[in-house]
Amino acid sequence: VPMPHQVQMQLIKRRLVGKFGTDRIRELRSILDDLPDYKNGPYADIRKWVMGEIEHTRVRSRVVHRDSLDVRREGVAQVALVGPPNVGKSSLLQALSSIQIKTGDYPFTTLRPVPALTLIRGVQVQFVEIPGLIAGASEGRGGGRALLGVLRGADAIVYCHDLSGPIDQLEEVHREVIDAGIERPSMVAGTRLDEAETGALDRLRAAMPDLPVVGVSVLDDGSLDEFRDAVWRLTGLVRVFTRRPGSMDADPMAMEPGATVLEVARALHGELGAACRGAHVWGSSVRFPGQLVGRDHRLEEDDVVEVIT
Ligand SMILES: Nc1nc2c(ncn2[C@@H]2O[C@H](COP(=O)(O)OP(=O)(O)O)[C@@H](O)[C@H]2O)c(=O)[nH]1
Ligand SMILES: [Mg+2]
Repeated sequence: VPMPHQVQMQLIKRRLVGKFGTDRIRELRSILDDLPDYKNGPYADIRKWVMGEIEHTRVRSRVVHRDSLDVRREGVAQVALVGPPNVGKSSLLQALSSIQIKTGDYPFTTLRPVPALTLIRGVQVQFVEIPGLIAGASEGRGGGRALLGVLRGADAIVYCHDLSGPIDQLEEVHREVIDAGIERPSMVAGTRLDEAETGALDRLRAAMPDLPVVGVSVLDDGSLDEFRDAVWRLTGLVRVFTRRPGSMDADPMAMEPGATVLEVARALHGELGAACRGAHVWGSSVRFPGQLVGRDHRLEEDDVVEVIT
């Protein structure tokens, strides 16, 4: 007697986690071989679904280079969320952004990188959820190499760990990324903080002594704010505000550290860059509010800048 079709479907999806391109097609064929050959009923539907998936994967393999799952960059920085399945990556993505992402109790909810645009300090930062990296990814197993490719393209990495779960899974993912030679500014998010035992966060800090560790719960806005701050520090970017002379409204923008007045003017508008003679600046980079500075003056976090022409 075959197992209930819902269970069968879950097992099938589980077998497909992290499998892309020819890997996925091979697995789908072997799934097809394992299925009972009913002509109708739910099992016939599953068979049809698997065959449709084979066709779909074939088409996609032709379109997408198998080793790249390109995520279109948006915002001032791209931050990858990586970690074992079910640690709350999708939930975090959802809590940080306005878009709706499907989450579930199943580890196979996300099979492909999922990008989401969020606002941190008023500037757009893109998060990308990387589906669970599996052991052996750096050797290209299970389509993992393509996922590592996405990590390689990111500006920073957030390792996600469920504070109630075993730490060795996190260590395995971390090792996988290091073995792939990927070095990015990194931190660890201890997730589901609301459910965690006391001491769980300290144990995580002890296990990952080289990385900043932040506890976060999607149910706690304060912890989400701290998470955003930590991610901002990770990007290494500097926020400055620009304002038209005489206006009250200042717009935030992100710059590389050490950015000058001229670079800010150029980033605002090419012509403004050409016409820029200096700026009035409020903030920590100047000695008094509204100080007149030259084009080469270096700005600091949260400075307000009025470019003069
Ligand atoms: N209590 C609590 N549950 C969470 C939190 N974040 C995620 N979860 C639950 O953890 C499970 C897995 O979350 P999901 O975001 O799908 O994990 P992913 O596989 O890493 O993307 C879901 O049942 C979520 O509701 C949290 O901060 N607090
Ligand atoms: Mg997910």
